[in-house]
Amino acid sequence: MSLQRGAAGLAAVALIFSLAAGACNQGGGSSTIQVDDAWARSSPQMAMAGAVYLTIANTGSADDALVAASVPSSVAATAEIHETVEGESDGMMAMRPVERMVVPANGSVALEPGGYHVMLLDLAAPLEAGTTIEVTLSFEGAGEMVITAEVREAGM
Ligand SMILES: [Cu+2]
Repeated sequence: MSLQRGAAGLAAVALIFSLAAGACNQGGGSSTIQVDDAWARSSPQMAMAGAVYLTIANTGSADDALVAASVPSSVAATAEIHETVEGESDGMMAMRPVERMVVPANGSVALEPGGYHVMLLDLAAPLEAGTTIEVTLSFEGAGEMVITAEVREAGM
């Protein structure tokens, strides 16, 4: 499985990064990336797609980048990192996939409505408020991290 090899590669990179940074944290997982307030909007019955929002903080001294996201197939077939942009010609809001979202050293990036988000494509079932979704985030430096997003009622 190429995914497995990819994960191993990321883990190796993460190891190099933490050695280079002189990290002394034990017990696995990255100490430099923190994810907060992960949530998804509940989806109407007919919706084929959903979005997950969260805030990523990088407490390390080196830039990192979110390079992939995935969810169990029981949630959606595909997850992509998207950016919402205003079309230059028509002013309409559109989304485009992002291959690499930088999380600056000692900084943070918010994935929020109208901006970056983790797009869930081909939902297996509607996202129901009160449930949770496990999202695996892959970082260039910090490797993989599984976070839990809470599904909240659509609307304000
Ligand atoms: Cu999107």
